[in-house]
Amino acid sequence: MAVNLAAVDLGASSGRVMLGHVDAAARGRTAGSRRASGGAGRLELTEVHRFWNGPVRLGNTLHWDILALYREILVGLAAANTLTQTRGTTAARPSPATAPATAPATAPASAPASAPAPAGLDGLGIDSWAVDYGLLDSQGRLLGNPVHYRDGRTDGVMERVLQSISADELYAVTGLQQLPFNTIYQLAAEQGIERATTLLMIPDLLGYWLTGEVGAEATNASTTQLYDVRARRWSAELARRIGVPDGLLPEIREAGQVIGGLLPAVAEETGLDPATPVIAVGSHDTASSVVAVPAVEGERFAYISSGTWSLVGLELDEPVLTAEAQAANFTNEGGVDGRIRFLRNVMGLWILQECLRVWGDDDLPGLLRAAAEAPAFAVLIDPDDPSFLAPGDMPGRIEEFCARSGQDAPRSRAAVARCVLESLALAYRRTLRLAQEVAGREIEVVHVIGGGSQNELLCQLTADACGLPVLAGPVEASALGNVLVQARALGEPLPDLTAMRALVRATHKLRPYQPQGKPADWDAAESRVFGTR
Ligand code: LFR
Repeated sequence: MAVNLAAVDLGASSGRVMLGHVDAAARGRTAGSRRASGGAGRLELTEVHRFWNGPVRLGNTLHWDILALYREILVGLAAANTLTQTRGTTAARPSPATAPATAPATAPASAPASAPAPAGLDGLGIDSWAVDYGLLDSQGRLLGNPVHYRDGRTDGVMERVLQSISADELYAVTGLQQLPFNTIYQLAAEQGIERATTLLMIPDLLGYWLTGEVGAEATNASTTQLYDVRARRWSAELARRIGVPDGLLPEIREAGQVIGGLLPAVAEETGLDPATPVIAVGSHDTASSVVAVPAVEGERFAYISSGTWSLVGLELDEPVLTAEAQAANFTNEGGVDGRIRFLRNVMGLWILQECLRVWGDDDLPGLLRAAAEAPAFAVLIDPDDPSFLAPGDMPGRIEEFCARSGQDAPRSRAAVARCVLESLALAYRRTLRLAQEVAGREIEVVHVIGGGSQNELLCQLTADACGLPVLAGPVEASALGNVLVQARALGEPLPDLTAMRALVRATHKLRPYQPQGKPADWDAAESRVFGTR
């Protein structure tokens, strides 16, 4: 069996609809087929539609343009469906393991045998960034455009909330790192929440528009700071204490569950079969990307999911809720199959993206080549300084950071890029050391996944700074994790994460980096930015 799946993957700067083709059991089907993969199984992605995403400032508020995203998703789904039909690789719609009884498993028996409808997509799933949400009224109508997590409405809110709910209590229940934009603080800043009857995280909101079904996928719910990480359900107590109306938080659903078929209007607009199942995937993009970490069984690995953010950490079976984990501000976000993503947000390539935007420069490869030649360790910043969070004049903020920390500002764009990348590598080194100490684990390899895995200079600096081998790739980790979870739900033989990761490893080219240079240089650099430890 093989399945054709659409992965809708929304990042903070762009959205994509990818067509995934998964045949985990392609083993042995090589004779006569040029496309077969020689026993490794097949896992292929084709980008069918890419579109811009980003903050839209309206008055003083940064929003997401959610309707534009929805429209682009429909365009992408239609294109993915047409491409599947043209390729004509699917014989019959497989029956999802947990499909609702209403979803027909195959074409109706009465369909004329001579003209079968070309088979389209077998399923689709949506993942996006975390923490943000839309509010619905009692009629299911959206109450205002979702606000962007980088908006200033949460300035000072965390401090206010922590006066009535202690940080210790919040950590004991949710295990979440303190970030000013966590959903709990956004809700505390929300105006008119009493008019809302349902809160839907971004992928759940889009899924609702496609299917009419409401629910809260667990990995994304786990980023709200309203989710009880041990009980794996909403914390009704925390919700009540911040004034969330009863019933606002919908029922939790797990990755792999079928959300529903398509609403008639959606099917009509996209040309998809209304029975096409919308499948809950690890709807937090980082959860989906961790699914696609190409680790081999038993490997002691860390990952850096590298994009706008760098999500740096470990995969664990149980949350670590100790005082040390809290003090180190590590998060215990929910992963697919009940795993824990024990990690910290490092500000990531966002700082460089904003520099390029402000300079009006889109030649990232050229900048990286120049940065590779720029002097090492000239200027260093703490990328997690709060001044780098909001959009704006990032080169200016780097200059301010330098003034505050007694350094000369970088004099060229190449020097700025070198400063950002070395500073990120230092932050990774520090974070991974803390993760090992706090979780009592050792790391033997660092997997860099996501768009940032293409940044050769950053990957090499990461290996050098961490003193560990780095394996870079896959680039489209979140879309791969998205389709793998769908494929399993539709019956592909991918019983667990180990099997999914083996398929990624067998079908994707990865790039190794060995640590080079002098470890003492990184020790000295680290104490310059973070003090001696
Ligand atoms: C990455 C990510 C991070 C989350 C941040 C804000 O795309 O999802 O995991 O902390 O965006 O939602």
